[in-house]
Amino acid sequence: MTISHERERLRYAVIGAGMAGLLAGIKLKEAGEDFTVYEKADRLGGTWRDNRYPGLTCDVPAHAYTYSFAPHAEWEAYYAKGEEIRNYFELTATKHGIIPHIRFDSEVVSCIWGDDEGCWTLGLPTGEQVKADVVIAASGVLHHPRMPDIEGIDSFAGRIFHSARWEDDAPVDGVRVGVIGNGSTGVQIITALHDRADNLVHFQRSPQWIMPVPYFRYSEEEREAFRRDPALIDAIRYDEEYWSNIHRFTRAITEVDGPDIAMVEQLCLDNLENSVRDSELKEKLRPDYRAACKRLIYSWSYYDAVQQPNVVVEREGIARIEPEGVRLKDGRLQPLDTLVLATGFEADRFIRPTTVRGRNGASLDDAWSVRPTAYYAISIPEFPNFFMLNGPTSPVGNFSLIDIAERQWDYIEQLLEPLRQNKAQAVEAKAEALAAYDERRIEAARTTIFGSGCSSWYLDATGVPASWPWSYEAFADAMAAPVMDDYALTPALEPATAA
Ligand code: NA7
Repeated sequence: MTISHERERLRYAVIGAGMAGLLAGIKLKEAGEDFTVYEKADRLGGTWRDNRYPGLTCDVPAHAYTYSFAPHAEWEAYYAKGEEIRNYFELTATKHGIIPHIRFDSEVVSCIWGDDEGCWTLGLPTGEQVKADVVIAASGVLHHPRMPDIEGIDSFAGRIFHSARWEDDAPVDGVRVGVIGNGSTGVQIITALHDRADNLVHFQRSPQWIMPVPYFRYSEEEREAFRRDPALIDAIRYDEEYWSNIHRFTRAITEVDGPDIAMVEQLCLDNLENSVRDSELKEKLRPDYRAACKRLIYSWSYYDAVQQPNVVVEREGIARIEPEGVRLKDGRLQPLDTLVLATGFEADRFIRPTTVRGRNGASLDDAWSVRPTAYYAISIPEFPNFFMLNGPTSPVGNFSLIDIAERQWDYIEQLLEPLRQNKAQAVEAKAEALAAYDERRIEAARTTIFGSGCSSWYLDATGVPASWPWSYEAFADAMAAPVMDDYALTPALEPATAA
């Protein structure tokens, strides 16, 4: 008798139940695969679970920030609030039957490839070990808060916390609130708190360019129309002008002397010149680097907020934090009751601190000792059947990361084909393919607007922009079909036979 040639079903482990992990779960469920999503927290939602600060809003239009297969009619406004997005992910995960596949409170602390077994062993904090043939690392990009190294930070007598660890019972109404940091987060918090706090101080180490964007609320009649006719949602999601703006934006990033970046710069400059009345404040808010070098901030109300009489923009450097407030380098004290650290994230962590070891014990920390990288942001040599969503070198910018993750998933599915058909036991990028990709990528990245002379979380530890440095079209083309010659396939085991 011959035992079936069909291999047993692959076992998939998805790490993270945020936007990308849920996407993987939904797609694996549709394909009838055997999978588990491991989530360290007790709730899904990733960045939209962690961040709960007042004013949290996604700067991608709401209808464009959904899965393509799960349009949503209920958005309150053109840009969605964080809570609405969190609810959307819960609703979508429930609708697609993913919740029973998620193991909450289950941080994956190690991920070890067994050369003999030809599969991964995942370790959980309880000591439990689980096997998986394929690992999908969907652990997010901005999830490790970066705490500022400011003298005296532990001495503050009021409430102090990072923006991604918002403390709901911390006083903000009618008290003195300080916000350190003016990335998208700090700007949104100031915008939300100016009419709640008694005094609001925005500590800015470097000012930011602000791109003016429209904002409007959808009426109940409009939502009803979206419910009745999903084509109306598509009309927004696939709107020609929206997409031509995305293409223009990626051209602006990559062609630093081109007309598109000139237009972005002019829009930001006009916004500053025309919106800020006081000339001293205007100069405080004027950046000395090019627009879009740091991630561009989209706001329809920040300049209004900072012109309110109870709001102060503080450009003087911080000397230290004292029990009463923030002491500035010129000796002044800004007395505060609550201090928010909107100081960003450690953007180079990705799946770490999880211990990841591939073939022959290869360590991910060693592979990433210079910078985190992956072939086309997906696969790393020596780490077989280990695929990343929104991994290192993935595009980041002012567009939907859901769309990016969906395209990456389509690419990963093509890599999975030989495994699913039992033509290979494992697939991973070839070392020479990654080296050539990185060489081209780094050369291109140096000349993008991100590398034009500012500090930002877009730069890796060596100062090279870490993101996809080419156009959106180039990304879409690359994701449409992997170059299979750039991948090493481990032959499938010979089918067992028995008499
Ligand atoms: P960002 O964009 O990394 O911004 C962090 C801000 O914090 C930025 O203004 C920094 O100033 C400031 N910062 C960081 N450390 C310090 C210290 N030690 N002292 C003073 N100021 C400091 O983080 P966000 O959370 O706003 O946004 C992250 C992304 O989330 C955003 O781009 C969206 O994609 C969503 P700097 O500019 O370095 O002078």
